[in-house]
Formats: sequence, C-alpha cells, structure tokens
Amino acid sequence: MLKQNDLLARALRERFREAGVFVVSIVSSPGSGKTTLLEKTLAQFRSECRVAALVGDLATDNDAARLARTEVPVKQITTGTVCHLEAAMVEQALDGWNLAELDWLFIENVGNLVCPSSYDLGEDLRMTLMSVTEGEDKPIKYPTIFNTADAAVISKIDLAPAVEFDAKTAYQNIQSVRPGMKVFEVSAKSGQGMNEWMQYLRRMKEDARC
Ligand SMILES: Nc1nc2c(ncn2[C@@H]2O[C@H](COP(=O)(O)OP(=O)(O)O)[C@@H](O)[C@H]2O)c(=O)[nH]1
Ligand SMILES: [Mg+2]
Repeated sequence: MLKQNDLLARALRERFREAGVFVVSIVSSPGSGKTTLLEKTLAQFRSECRVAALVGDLATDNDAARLARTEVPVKQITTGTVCHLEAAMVEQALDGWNLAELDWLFIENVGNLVCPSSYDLGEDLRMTLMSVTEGEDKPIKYPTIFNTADAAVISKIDLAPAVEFDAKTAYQNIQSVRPGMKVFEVSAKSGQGMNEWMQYLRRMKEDARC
C-alpha cells in the first residue's frame, strides 16, 4: 500500500515539475491554524501569482469554503475515516485542473500528527505547524511528523504570553528530533512573521517572478 503510494507520489512530483507548479503541503494537529495561515498566504499570493489549494478533512467542506473566499481555485478532499491524504486522493482531486496554469499549489493535510507522516504526496515542500497552545513537547512526542517535514512553523505566536509558551524548550525539542530544522514564528492573526514565511516560500521555489 505504501509502496504504491510512493510510486504514485513520484509520478505526481514529475507532473508538477513538468507543469512548473511548486507544491507545498501543510501538516499539523487539528486546530493549530493551517487553514488560517493558508487563507492569508493565498490572499497575498493571488495578486501576482496563479495559486490553488486542496484541503483534506474527514468530513465537511468548511475549509474549502473558507479558502475559496480568497477567490483562488480550491477543492476539498473528504477522506471519510482515513486520517491522512494519499497521493491517489491528490491525483483524483486534480482532475479537471490544468497544472500548467498554476504557479503554486497548497495542500492542507488532514489534521493529525501521526498518519500523514508516511504518505508522500509528491509535494516539493512539507511544512509542519505547531501552535503555541499545544505544548512545547509535541516534537519529541511526535518526532516522525517533524522528521518528514522540511521546515516548522510555530503558529499563533500572538498567544505565546497568554499560554506562557517556552520558546527555548520548543526550539530545543525541534532541534533534538531534526537538527538544523528551519523554524518560523508566525501569527496569521496579527501578521507577525508573515513576511519571513512568504519570503521563505518564494526562496524555495527559486522563481523570482512567482
Ligand atoms: N490567536 C490566534 N488564533 C489563530 C491563529 N491562527 C488560527 N487561529 C484560530 O485557531 C482556530 C483553528 O484554526 P484553523 O485555521 O481552522 O486550524 P486548522 O484546523 O489547523 O486548519 C480558529 O479559531 C482560528 O481563528 C493565530 O495566528 N492566532
Ligand atoms: Mg483546517
């Protein structure tokens, strides 16, 4: 099953590359701020670049409706009882979209710190979010999700004082499971850290225009 997913993900990655679309996936526990960060990210990109998003949940198309307000193409993937997205689901959701007309594709995975880690979706960049309200120990309790990501975002940084977030411990924990991992502190509410986050994305795509 996993091997089949890997083969499909490899084919997807090749398709994305040929079409010139840069694919970013986001994983985290439910409620850590994936959709909110994506709403802000899509809104910033859409004036200059061609962006689209896929969003996975077990049920409802609430998140797709939220993201669609940014007026970019969005599709919801409902997984039923499955706690992660698979390459086959992504491939199916892309049906009818011309990838060559896109610069960026964002994929919000199902909220879960365990299942998504072992499923390659063909993305170029995988981000793990961890909000300040979840506790500093999540990287060491769920190391695989951090190990399989390219960079981490500490989200809801505006709430750090209210929950007495211990940034030093959080960084130590991230670095202990993934030495050298790049970490961003972001608040999608206040906008703090959004510039650094957007700059990082653009740098990773290596395409100055978009
Ligand atoms: N204070 C604060 N709340 C946030 C931030 N980002 C998201 N939230 C809130 O956290 C809750 C869950 O956010 P959502 O984006 O739906 O998380 P998701 O389940 O990971 O997609 C919502 O009530 C958001 O308004 C943030 O940067 N700061
Ligand atoms: Mg969401």
